[in-house]
Amino acid sequence: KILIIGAGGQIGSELTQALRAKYGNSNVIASDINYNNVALVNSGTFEILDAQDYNAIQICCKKHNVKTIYLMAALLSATGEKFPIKAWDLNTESLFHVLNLAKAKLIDKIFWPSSIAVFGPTTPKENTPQYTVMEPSTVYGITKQVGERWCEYYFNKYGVDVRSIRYPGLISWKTQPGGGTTDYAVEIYHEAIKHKKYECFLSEDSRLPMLYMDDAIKATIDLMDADAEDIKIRSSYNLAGVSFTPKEIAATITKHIPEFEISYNPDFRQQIADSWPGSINDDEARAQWNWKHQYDLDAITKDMIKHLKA
Ligand code: VAH
Repeated sequence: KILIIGAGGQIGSELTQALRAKYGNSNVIASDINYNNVALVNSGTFEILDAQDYNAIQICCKKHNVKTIYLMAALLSATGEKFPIKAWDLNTESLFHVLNLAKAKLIDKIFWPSSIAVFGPTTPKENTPQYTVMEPSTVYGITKQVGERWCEYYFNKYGVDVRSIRYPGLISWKTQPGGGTTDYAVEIYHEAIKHKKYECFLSEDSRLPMLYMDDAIKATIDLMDADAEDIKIRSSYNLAGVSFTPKEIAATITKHIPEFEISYNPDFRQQIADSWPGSINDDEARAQWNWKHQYDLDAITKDMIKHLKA
């Protein structure tokens, strides 16, 4: 059976749906720290589970005969800057618990998300390579960098089959994201449809790597389905989709909503965005488990507006 920890979140909720469609509803257990995502709670087996509680995770795995865990619980970049110790504790303790369950042979396989947030101001900004300088300047980025090192260590030292992707900013319509710096690229669609205007918390030329959620979910499942010997990287894979600025995404929205207006009022999230790459090189993912993104920016805007207008 599969357990998703943090199933109520932006990625977790879509991952749960996709995994249930692929493996059958009864083989996928969703869990989160609260019942907030009511649709998720009512969509199949659901458990309240604290990602920082090793015993609770162990009991849940034994109760449901869980062999694969997707650990999707974390505090993201913006929230992490407001609550640094909470972000450090949650993001790192949860990973250690899951890695140790695999080391103890209670579970066989782990997915753990990293992020382009592992890169920092000294990282080459364009076409950022898989192997490069990384001095993350956010707590969230630090937790992802240290998490990648531990994933690789547990694979090399204990043979733990942990797999990871450095997600870019993710865009989806099913679940509102929470606490990310890239979330402007989701909010903008909701605001454009509701109010035909949006005040962006990043400057107009802030270029960031982004990926549509459908592509991100496909990549995640493809990576977990790949043969272990095809996976040469056990820290975390770079993954690229589209890179764009707030000005560019606004222009694609205006094609659908001519009267849409964007204004800019950068806040504390601007320096987080400025510390991240503008574009990512994902040659290794493409070569090792034939990753390829489908959605370009126009396709993303078309799909987002279609679903949000409905
Ligand atoms: C964030 N959406 O903004 C997340 C992600 C690369 C960005 O890690 O914090």
